[in-house]
Amino acid sequence: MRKILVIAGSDSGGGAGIQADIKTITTLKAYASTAIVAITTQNTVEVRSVIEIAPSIVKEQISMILDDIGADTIKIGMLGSKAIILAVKEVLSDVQTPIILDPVMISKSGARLLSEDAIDSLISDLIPLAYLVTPNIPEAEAIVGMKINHIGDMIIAGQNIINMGAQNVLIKGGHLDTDELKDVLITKDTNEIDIKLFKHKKIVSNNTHGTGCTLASAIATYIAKGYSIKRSVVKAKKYLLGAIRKAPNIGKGSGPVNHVWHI
Ligand code: PXL
Repeated sequence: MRKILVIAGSDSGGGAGIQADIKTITTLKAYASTAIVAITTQNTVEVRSVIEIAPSIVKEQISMILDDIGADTIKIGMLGSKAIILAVKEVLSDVQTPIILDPVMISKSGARLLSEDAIDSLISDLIPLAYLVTPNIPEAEAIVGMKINHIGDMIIAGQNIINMGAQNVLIKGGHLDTDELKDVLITKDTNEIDIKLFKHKKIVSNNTHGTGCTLASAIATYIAKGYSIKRSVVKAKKYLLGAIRKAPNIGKGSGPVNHVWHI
């Protein structure tokens, strides 16, 4: 059984964060271990409180897992603060396992999940360790410091993130106001840069809480199973789109997706 280590925050509502990660990885038939960086009190409507775990305990969770269970891929979601980013960097800097970094910044309900002063550290300390970075448009804008209005901007931003040291970048286009959703995958093999677009009709839905976490965890699972990065993105998108379409309509706010729609 392939193993994925998830480093992320807990969403008490169960739709995003560690809960989405464990559900995704488990239903895709792999083994999830976790290093929890924060506990959020939230439901589908709002995030009320965020309490961070001590950086030394975040580090220890990771090293306990890697020293015994091991991991085929590592998926990183919410990090919260610069202190946690530095702790994660310290324990992962010599690890060869592919790292899928979802640069979570703001929840669907608008709460900050990464402090503003931590963005520079995310760029200089973690992006260079990443096999794949998966920002949405607002996250890519914050990382690169440019406004993204169309597909051309997404490609420029993605190349910028490669220049920061990431091996591959998937910029998710769901925030652009278009009927057709376009995601851009930029891959770098030795020095060859390749750009691939994934296009489909946008699903209009109220149930998109945790979609970023779910997609990144599905990609991390497929990469752990040995699929190429492109095949992993195609398969993960198929899983996520089904999960959005079959959403259970839970809660009064932005509802969760259905992680078990395929079984
Ligand atoms: O979807 C981003 C995200 C990640 N991690 C946690 C979250 C959320 C969104 O609410 O709560 C813990």
